Amino acid sequence: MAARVFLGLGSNLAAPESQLKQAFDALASLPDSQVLAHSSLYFSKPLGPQDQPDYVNAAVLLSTSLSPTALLDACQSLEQQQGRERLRHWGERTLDIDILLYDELELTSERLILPHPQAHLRDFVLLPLQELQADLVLHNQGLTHWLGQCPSFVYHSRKLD
Ligand code: A4P
Ligand code: MG
Repeated sequence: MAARVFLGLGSNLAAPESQLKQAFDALASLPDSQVLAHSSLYFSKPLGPQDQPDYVNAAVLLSTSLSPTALLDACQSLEQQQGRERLRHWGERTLDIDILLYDELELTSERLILPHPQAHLRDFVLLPLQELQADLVLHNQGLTHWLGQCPSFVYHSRKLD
């Protein structure tokens, strides 16, 4: 039985919009997986160090038979393929793919925490998620609840052609 997975994508280097479009295509080519939907692009001020470019964020709804760890491996290898370098915490990157939710799974391992522990604190994650599934619940609360509590990073959004 395939899992319903929400992924959070972010980029702020090397033509971020193209990085996200390329990532949508790459995700669609993952084995045993299907992209069911992707959100608009959300333009946001950086969380963390301010001496880095603004971000473009998006979310993807994936149906996959990959295990959580196999999916993390696949996402990290897509990050590598798109030139990801790990320079500093919360710093600039060509592509970041976080697994936000994997079905209803709750998991804490050395490599993976599900649901993603910061997702409900970031409007650049919540707004794209809301577009994909407005009645989604995170940590027992709806998205509108969390959006009312978090600072504003997003200043613009645009549908892809
Ligand atoms: N990891 C644990 N759980 C997960 C999960 N659910 N999904 C581990 C993905 N990875 C998970 O991540 C570090 C480690 O987290 C991984 O090796 C994995 O085993 P990373 O991508 O290598 O490093 P990182 O992304 O720099 O660390 P971190 O803390 O995940 O950064 P964030 O939280 O992703 O923040 N501002 C705006 N506006 N938009 C952004 O997208 N992103 C960041 C990065 C900072 N500021 C931003 C944005
Ligand atoms: Mg990450």
